[in-house]
Amino acid sequence: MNIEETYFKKKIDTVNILNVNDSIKFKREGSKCVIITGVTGQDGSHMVDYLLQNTNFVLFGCVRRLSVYNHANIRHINSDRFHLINFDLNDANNINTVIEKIKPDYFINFAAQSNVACSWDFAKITWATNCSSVIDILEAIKMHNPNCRLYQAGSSEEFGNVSYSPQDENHPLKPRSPYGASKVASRQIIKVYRESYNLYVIQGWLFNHEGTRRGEDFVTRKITKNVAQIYNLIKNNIIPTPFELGNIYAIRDWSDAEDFVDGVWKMLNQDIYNKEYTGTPLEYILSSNETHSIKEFVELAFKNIDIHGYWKNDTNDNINEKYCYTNNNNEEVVLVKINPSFYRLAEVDISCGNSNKIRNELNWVPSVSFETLVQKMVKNDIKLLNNNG
Ligand code: NDP
Ligand code: GDR
Repeated sequence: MNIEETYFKKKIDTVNILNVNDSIKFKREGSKCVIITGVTGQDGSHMVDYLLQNTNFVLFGCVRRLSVYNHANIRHINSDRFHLINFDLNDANNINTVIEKIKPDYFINFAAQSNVACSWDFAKITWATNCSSVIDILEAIKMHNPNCRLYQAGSSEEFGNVSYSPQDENHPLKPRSPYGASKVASRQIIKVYRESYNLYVIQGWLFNHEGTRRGEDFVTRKITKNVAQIYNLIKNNIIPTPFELGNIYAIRDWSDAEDFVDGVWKMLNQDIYNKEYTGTPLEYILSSNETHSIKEFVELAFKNIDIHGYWKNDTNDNINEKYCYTNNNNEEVVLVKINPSFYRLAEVDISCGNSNKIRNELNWVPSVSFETLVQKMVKNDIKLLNNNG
């Protein structure tokens, strides 16, 4: 049986991953092709959905080899235009071969060590994955495929210890974590390659964006997953044990991930979306232009299960702050408490974006409000919990 037969016998079988030599058989004459890294994660999986819906391009989704696959975010995909390939950002030869053989029209790099808190524990792997690998991608594009357009995922974490709010594209880069530093460095090397070799290679700044595919170790999903569990317990008259958070005073600018993949695609096609396009691609900010604290996120998530709680603090010390509610038996139940081990070595206290430039120049319009985002995440976690028994 040849590879084509095994591959198309069933809906995408996510353990059936192609090596690069087999993958080139799926390129189509006259059809553009896109490589997307990080497709098992949040943004990469949404980008695949977006491009299957909005283009007729052939898509190669990059996955790294794991002992136990984590393909929940792409298992729904059923298309003969989407293929998985073996890929690891920490293997320069692999990056080079993939770009040399496939010669994509676009390379969208969403893969990363994306967890800020963990980046202090894994500073070197964070640097290698988020920054050194970008040099390998740039070199391969320069050498084999200079017309390929590269999008590299930059972050509001690059602004770090902010000088002013909201942050716009001119804000200085002042990272506070190894993660933030790695994204600043990749931005600088991309700029050098863009200017030296006249490549369409850019790194937009993405402020926080969330959704039903968000990793469970990020604060929003951690909250909505715990709220869903508490909902089930209370429904069954069981008193829940509180879950723990770190710095609830941090302020973030949260958007919906599905809105952002549209913005990224517009940044990659500025000649189509901007009538005034000068021939030099620009790097834009994507953000909601609105801020909320972690505390507000907690309150809103609980409101979605009809719990209207209150914050309580007996000692005026942040560490003893709790979120409580009074149940039908008039008992005070603690739902959230603080665990200082979730505090960071250095915190970005406030992150607040100004995405007016992309709204004006590329006509990017986000569609999901903060309230709708929280509601959809809580609903989804309740559904997932109940489907899994
Ligand atoms: P996720 O953490 O959900 O996904 C990260 C992806 O990268 C996963 O698919 C992961 O694969 C993959 N990956 C990690 N290491 C490697 C490696 N060595 N080789 C190949 N693949 C690897 O991130 P998001 O989707 O949330 O974010 C996408 C990008 O945008 C990241 O670069 C992130 O830093 C950046 N960003 C995200 C923001 C957000 O709010 N979501 C905001 C600003 C920037 P695996 O499943 O195998 O672990
Ligand atoms: P962030 O997201 O660091 O902004 O990075 P995260 O959800 O991890 O933290 C947001 C804020 O919440 C505070 N916090 C907690 N965070 C986590 N993870 N767990 C907790 O229990 C907790 N309690 C409070 C944090 O201190 C922080 O202030 C995300 C990632 O997607 C990056 O890849 C991306 O670049 C940035 O957003 C923009």
